[in-house]
Amino acid sequence: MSKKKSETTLMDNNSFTVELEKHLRRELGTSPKRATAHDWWQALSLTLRDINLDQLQQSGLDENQEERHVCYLSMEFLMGRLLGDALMNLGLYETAATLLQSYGVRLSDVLDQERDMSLGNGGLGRLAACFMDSLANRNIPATGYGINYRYGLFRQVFVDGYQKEKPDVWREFGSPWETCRPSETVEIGLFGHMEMDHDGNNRWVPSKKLFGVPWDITIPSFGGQYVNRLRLWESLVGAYPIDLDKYNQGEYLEACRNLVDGDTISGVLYPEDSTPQGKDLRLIQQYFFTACSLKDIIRQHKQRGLPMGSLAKHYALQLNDTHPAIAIPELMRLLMDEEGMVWNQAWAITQEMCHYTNHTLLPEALEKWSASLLGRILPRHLQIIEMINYVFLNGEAKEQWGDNLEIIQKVSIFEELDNGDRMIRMANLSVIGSRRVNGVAALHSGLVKANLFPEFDALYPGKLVNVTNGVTPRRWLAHCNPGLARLLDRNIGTDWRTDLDQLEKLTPLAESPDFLDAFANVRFKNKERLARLIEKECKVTVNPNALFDVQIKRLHEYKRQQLNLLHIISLYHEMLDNPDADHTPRVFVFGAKAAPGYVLAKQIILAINKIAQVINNDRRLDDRLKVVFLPDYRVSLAEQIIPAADLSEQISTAGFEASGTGNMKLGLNGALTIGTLDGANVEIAEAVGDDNIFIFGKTVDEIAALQQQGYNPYHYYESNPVLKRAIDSLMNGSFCQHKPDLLKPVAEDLMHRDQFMALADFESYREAQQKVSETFRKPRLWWRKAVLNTARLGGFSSDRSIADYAEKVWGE
Ligand code: 26V
Repeated sequence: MSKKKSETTLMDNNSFTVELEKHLRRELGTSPKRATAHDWWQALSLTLRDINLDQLQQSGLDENQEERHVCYLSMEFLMGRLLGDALMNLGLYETAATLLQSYGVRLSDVLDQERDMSLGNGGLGRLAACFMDSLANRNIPATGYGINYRYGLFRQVFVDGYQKEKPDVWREFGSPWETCRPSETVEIGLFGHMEMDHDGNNRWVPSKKLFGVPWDITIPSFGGQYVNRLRLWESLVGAYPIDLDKYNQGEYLEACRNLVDGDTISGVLYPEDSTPQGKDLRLIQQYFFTACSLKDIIRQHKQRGLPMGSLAKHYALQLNDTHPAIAIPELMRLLMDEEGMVWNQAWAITQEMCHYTNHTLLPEALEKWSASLLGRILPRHLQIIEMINYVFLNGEAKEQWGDNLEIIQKVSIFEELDNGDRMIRMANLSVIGSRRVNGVAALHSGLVKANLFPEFDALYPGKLVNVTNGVTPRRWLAHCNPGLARLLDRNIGTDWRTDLDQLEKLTPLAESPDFLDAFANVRFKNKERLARLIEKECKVTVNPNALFDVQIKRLHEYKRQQLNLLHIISLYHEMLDNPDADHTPRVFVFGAKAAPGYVLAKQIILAINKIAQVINNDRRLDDRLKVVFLPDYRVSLAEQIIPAADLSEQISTAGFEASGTGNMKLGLNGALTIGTLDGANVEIAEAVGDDNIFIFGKTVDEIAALQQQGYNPYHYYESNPVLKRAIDSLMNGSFCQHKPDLLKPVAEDLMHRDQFMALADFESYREAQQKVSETFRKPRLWWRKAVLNTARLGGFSSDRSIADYAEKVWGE
C-alpha cells in the first residue's frame, strides 16, 4: 500500500492497519474478511478518534494556560458526517481507500454508512460546526458546549407530496465518535424555592436535581496536529430517581411521576427555528446545558489553581443567539452564591466574559420567556434578572435617558403584559450582560444597530460590531468537491485549504480556455453524480447538460421558495406556448425541511411536489424542464448537491436573511448567484463584481417604503398577466386535477397577504432569470464568471470569521 505524497499523516500505514484491525476484532468481534461496510465504518471511526484523542492531550486544552479559552455555547451543532472529513484532515483518505480496496470494499460505501449528526435546525447550527473546525485550524483553544440530543432533527419523507416527519435515531447503539467522561459529570438544580439563611442571605433550595454527563467529540485541524473538543451534555436523573417512601408503599409509578424525567431533557432537538413555543422543556434544556458548561469551566479553572477573580481573563463565552443567555444570571449566581463575591465584582466578570451573536431580526424569533414560568423553574435566576434590570434602569439608563418612559420601557429586560405577567426579553438581557454583540453580515449588523438596538448602540458605543459569517473550506470545498480540489491543487498549489485567499490566484486562469474547460468538466462529472442520486431518490431522469438551478435551505416564507415556484410555473407556460423556441433546459432542485407545525411552509412543499409531478411527466416539454425535491435535506445531502449546482437561489426578502451561508458554499464551488441585496449576498456581490452575479429585487429601503405605504399584493397579481396566469393555475387545480382545491391556500396567501412581498419582486426576478438563461447559452462567458466566483470568495472562509472574532470580539 503506498501513501500519496500530498498526505502528511500522524500515523504510518502499518500502524494504521494494525489499529484498524484491532478495532475490528476487539470492539466489533469481526475480522477484515468478514467485516460489513458498517463494521468498517465503525472501526475506521474509532481508529481516527483514537489518533485525535492522543493529539488532544498535546493541544491547547491543557497546555495554553495563558491563552484565553473560547467556550462556544450553542443549543445546536449541525455536524453532519464525521468520517470522510476526518480522513481528509488526518491525511488518511487515500490510505484508507487503498486498504479497503484490498478487501474488495469501496470507501464511498463505507462513508455512506454514517448517519448524519443532525443536532441542529439550519444556519445557526451549521455555523457552530464550521466555527469549531476553524477554531481548531486557527489553533485557538476552544470547547463547543451543547446538548447530546438522543434524537436530532426529524427525518423527512414525502407521502403523496406531503412532508411527514420520522424520528432521527442517529446513534441507537452509540456513536464511535463520542467518548463518555463520567468522571466529569456535574449536578444542577431546578425548581424549588428561596430561603433566607442565618446571615440574611438569599439561598436557592432546588427541589429537583439533575446530572449532566459529558460526551466529547474531537475536532481536529487540517493535518490533525491541533485538536479541540465538542462537549455535549446528556441528562440523567438524580442519584435518587425514585421517591423511596412511595416506592416502598407499592406506588411504583407515582414514585417516579413527581420527578423531572432526566432522560427527556436531552431527548429531542426542537425542530422550530423561528416561532418560539414558550415550552417549559425548552427553557430547561437551555438552563441544563448552560449550567453544566459553566460548572465545567469553573471546575477546570480551579483545577489549574487559578483564582476566581481571573476567570474572565482565561475564558470567553460566546452565546450563539439568546438560547444560552441564561448563562448571564447563572454566572452571577455561581460567583455570588457559591463563590461569595459581591454584586459588582460578579457583574464585572460576567460582563467581561459574555459575548452574544444575534442571528435574526424576525420579531417572532426573538426569545421571550414568561417571568412566572422562569421564576417557577429558576427562582433565583428571576431574582437576579430583576436585579440586573433594576441596576441597569436606575443607573446607566437613567443617566442616558432620564425619565423618558418610552425609551426606558423599550430597553427594559421586562415587557409588561396586560394580563399582569411579564415577559423577559432575552435579547435585552444579552446585550446588557455582554461585552460585545455581533450581527452576522455587514447589512444585518447595520440593521441590528439601526432598527433592533438603536438605544443600546447609543448607550454603549462600540459594543455592537459585525462579524460576517463564513464556511469551512475543508468540508465545503476540499471534501465535498474532490474534483475541483484536484484542479485547484494542480493550478494554484495546495495551501488554499488553510488560506482561502489563495483562491485569488485563479483570477488570471479565468482567461484560459483550457482551464475553463477543465473547470466545466469537473462540474459536469459532479452533475452526473447528482443526476444518479436524483434518479434513485426521486425516480426522475435529468440531463446533466441542463442548467442545475438549486435552492437548498429551511423552508420559510421569507426565504421565498414560493417565488422560485412562480417562476417555474411561468417557464412551464412559456414552453407550452412556444414549444419550438430555443429554451435553455433547466433542472430545478429543491431541498428543505419545514417546521412540523408551520402549516403554510408545508403547503408550499406540497405545491412544489405536485407541480414537479405534472411538469416532469409532460412529454411536450421534451425534457427541457424538470423539477425535483430531494427528501430529507441535511448536511451530507448538501455535500452532494452543492458541487453540482450551476445557479444558487438566494432570493429572500431584503432585510430578512441575516446572512445566509449556503450562498457562500455554492459560490465557492463556482455556482453563480441569483439573489436579492440581503444578508451576505451584499458582500458576495461586492467580492465577485456586478458582472458575475444576478442581483434583482427591492432593497431594504424599498421594502420598508412599500410596507409603509400599505402593501397590496393583489395589485401585482392583477397587473402582471404572466404572474396572474401562474397564480391562477395554482388556484384552478391545473396541477392536481382530482383535488382542484389542494393548492389554493398557497395561491390565496400570495394574492391576499404575501407577507414577504414575493409578488413585488416577481417581475424583476423573472428578468434576472432571463439573463441567467441567456448567459448559460454562452459557455465561455458562463464558466469565466463561475471561475471568478471561486477565485473571489476566499474571504468567506470561516477561518476569516474566527480571526475577526479573535480580534473584534474576544480580543482587547
Ligand atoms: C430561533 C429559535 C426561536 C425559538 C425556537 C427555536 C429556535 C431555534 C433557532 C432559532 C435561531 C434561528 C436563527 C437562525 O438560524 N438564523 C440563521 O443564522 C445563520 C447563521 O448566522 C444565518 O446565516 C441565517 O441567515 C439566519 O437565518
